[in-house]
Amino acid sequence: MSKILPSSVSSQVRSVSGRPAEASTPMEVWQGLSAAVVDAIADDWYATEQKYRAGRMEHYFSAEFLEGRALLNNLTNLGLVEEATQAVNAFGQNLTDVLEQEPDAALGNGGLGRLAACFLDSCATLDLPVAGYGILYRYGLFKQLFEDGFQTEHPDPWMEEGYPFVIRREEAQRIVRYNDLTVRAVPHDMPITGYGTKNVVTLRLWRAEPMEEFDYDAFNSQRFTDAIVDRERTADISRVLYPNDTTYEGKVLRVRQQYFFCSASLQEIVDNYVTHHGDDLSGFADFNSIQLNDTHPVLAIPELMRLLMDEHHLGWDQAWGIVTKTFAYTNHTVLAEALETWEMSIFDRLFPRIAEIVREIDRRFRQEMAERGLDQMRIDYMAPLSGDKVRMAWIACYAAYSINGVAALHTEIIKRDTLKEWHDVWPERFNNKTNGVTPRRWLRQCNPRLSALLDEVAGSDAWVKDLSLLAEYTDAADDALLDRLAEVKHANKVDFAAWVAEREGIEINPDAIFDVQIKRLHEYKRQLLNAIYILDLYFRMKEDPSLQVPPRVFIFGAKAAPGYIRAKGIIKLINAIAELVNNDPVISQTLKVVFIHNYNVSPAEHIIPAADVSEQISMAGKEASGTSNMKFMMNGALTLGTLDGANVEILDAVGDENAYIFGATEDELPALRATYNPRATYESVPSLKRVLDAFTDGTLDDNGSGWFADLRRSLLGEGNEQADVYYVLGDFAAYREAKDAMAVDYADQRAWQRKAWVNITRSGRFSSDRTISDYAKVWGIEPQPVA
Ligand code: 26Q
Repeated sequence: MSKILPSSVSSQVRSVSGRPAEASTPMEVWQGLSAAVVDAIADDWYATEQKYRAGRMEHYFSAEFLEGRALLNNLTNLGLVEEATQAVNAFGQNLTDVLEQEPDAALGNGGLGRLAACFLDSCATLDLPVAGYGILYRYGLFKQLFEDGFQTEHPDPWMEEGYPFVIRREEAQRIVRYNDLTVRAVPHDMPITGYGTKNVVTLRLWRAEPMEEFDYDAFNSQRFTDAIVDRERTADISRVLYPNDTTYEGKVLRVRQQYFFCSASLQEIVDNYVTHHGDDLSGFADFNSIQLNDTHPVLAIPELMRLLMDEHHLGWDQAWGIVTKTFAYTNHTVLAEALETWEMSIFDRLFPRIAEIVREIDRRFRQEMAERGLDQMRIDYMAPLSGDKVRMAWIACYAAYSINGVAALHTEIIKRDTLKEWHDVWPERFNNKTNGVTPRRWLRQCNPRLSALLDEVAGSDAWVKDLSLLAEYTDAADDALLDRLAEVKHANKVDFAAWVAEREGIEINPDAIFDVQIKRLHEYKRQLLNAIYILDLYFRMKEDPSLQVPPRVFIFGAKAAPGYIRAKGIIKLINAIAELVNNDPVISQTLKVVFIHNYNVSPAEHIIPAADVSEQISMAGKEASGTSNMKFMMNGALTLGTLDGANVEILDAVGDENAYIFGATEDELPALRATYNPRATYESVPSLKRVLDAFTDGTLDDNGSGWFADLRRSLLGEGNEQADVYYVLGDFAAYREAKDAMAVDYADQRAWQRKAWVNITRSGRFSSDRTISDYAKVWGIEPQPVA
């Protein structure tokens, strides 16, 4: 493997700063060191690119790639951490400070975007011929601040100061045409290195730019403002990541974004095919497959039809034959409100040819289903067009050769409910691909202490590329090893406490239980259930000062979509509870509540290695998978959760005695709901009334917003609104019991560490390497190591 030399680092730093390395700022050192890393991988990256483009490739289309920071990840993968440390030390700086200069590339909302990033890491590590395609958003997911406990949103211009890990490829630009606008799509490539391999995968992110620097006609005819406005309309396309991760919004700009990256990417893939195999496109699907990360890139389906028919002169049947061998579709949600449906009038206005193709897909679909003997009601339900609406998931199901869910339970639910009608027609298309996370970033890199211990126990670092190897050592947990494990966790907690003190200004006790819930804020994820538990515990301690409560720190991290008022109300509520608890001179000796602001990938890397308890408490059936649960497990935190998403499989892997599972199950819920009366629950479950009344009786202050009253109403109901849709009160008693028991169990540290060890060593199934190896079979690709 190529190695960077300390001299090359210092010269890179000098060319960034125009000063001696010793006199450069940490930011300049970050820039220079990053440039040196790109230099070190350049030849291998090029060789990988050449090799992959000549053979069969998988193309991963995603509107989001939540990469986080790149420098330490690359140094870790390339085995250059030690060398970089020395190089940086040689000019009087330390690597930790330098790494903290790097902005997060937050080009994603949450799980779906981070999954795409973990997948590319695994593809690189496994030498698989894959490329990622997305959008180079100028502004990533908004930055979150708290003002009086309220979330405020601020822009995140993440690459404004320069970002060495994206390389502009001027020569590979394409043109994307809308009815009212023609733009240039300029690719910006990010190298994705693998662990202990020369292969480097490409993440190609497109940026929208005006056709000409200036519209001289417009200038010359005195229409100066028109010229500027048009430039801005173009730049708008890749300006910002939409921060909505559930409720669907039919914004014209969003559909422009989707078409933009789909069209540019497909043009490139088709051109590449022609370069290597000539202009007879009939073999296209033998060399190319495209994975659609949810419905966001589904416009690629009609766009590939357009390219094959209009630019390469194939007939409909031949083109459709290719398309239906090219695309595979991943579903990430069962929430009806998240399914994308666009108004046909938008398609007509932006791209009439695509609209025409969609109408023809609809017409042929209806004909085909009638021939199969489906009744008219079912055909109308499944057809891509319904009135003036286009249903993107239905187009995906019709065209895809493979349709998958993201955890075993989720796949069963989509087969049974969400996509039932499709499963009835094409059961063979359906398959499960349980999500995974990369053990490079989420263990090797973020938890060096535990990594060192695992290296020692396993005798090498082979587990980093094959996490299932750890299963051999489940029984190796003697007292000496468990003591070491306890030391590792404690040291991580001490580090984390210092990080929290510095970042949030809150002192926390490293001997307390660190109980963590980090994920997007959504009612179905039930952060509110966690908040209710904390407030109840506070009242219990107030009521009986002699109550023995193990010290706990409740840690939250979550962003709410800017327009999702109820989610913002829950953030404000948790911050108000934190105020109450943290400022109580007695209670705060035992309990602390910390809401980490601006939760993102890099904070997660600090939080997860220090966690004792991982909260995954969604209402059963609603969380498609969850992926932070897997990261926690790898780092020795125990799951406190419902039988939902991937929790089911985590429980399977570790056994009942090594996880804390509570609450109504997905198959129990319909019957429970039928007779569920949240008001009666509020009256009858001991102390629940006291907690909910505290929302509005002056105990907690919502600064006159009325948001806490709204939250209380959402649970108890009023008027026509359905009460407690996510069964928060229904599951409260079971949750309290499980969580109390867990805290008691923590006191037996030896037994606790044993459970943690089982979680770590049984996490192999949740490596994204396993997930990607499963996808690779669907994709029909094999490892292609570069020599
Ligand atoms: C759709 C239309 C318009 C604007 C935005 C969107 C949009 C954007 C992002 C819709 C959904 C998302 C993200 C969804 C997501 O992150 N889902 C999560 O995916 C994870 C990976 O599979 C799962 O583990 C989680 O359970 C699931 O919630």
